[in-house]
Amino acid sequence: MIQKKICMLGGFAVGKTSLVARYVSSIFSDKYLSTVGVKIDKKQLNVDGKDVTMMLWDIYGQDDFQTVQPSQLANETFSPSPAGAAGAGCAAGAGAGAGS
Ligand SMILES: Nc1nc2c(ncn2[C@@H]2O[C@H](COP(=O)(O)OP(=O)(O)OP(=O)(O)O)[C@@H](O)[C@H]2O)c(=O)[nH]1
Ligand SMILES: [Mg+2]
Repeated sequence: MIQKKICMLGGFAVGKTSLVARYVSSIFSDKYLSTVGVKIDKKQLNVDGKDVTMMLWDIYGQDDFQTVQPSQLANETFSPSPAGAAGAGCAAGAGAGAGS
């Protein structure tokens, strides 16, 4: 079993939550409800016969990445660190803006 943590980072209202909802639940809504804190979703899939579990961390919008709490980016499953290793095993995404 392969496990990956994906963190959605980006400014307000760029479409992070919408992207996750479309990917996980195949739904889209044009209502805007700003994310408070973090919302975690799980997506399981099979890639080349291997089970893959993706934990999608949809983090509240911020324009300055420096303000993201390191504990939210830390990969606690694979590289536990008392200091909370920022960015370990974490992919930043959500550069896509609204307006498709
Ligand atoms: N037309 C269009 N609208 C989109 C698209 N993606 C998101 N939106 C709209 O943009 C608005 C904001 O989307 P969210 O997914 O909530 O944005 P967010 O980045 O999660 O926002 P925060 O949680 O505040 O950081 C919503 O009204 C969505 O319906 C898109 O691809 N096309
Ligand atoms: Mg959101």
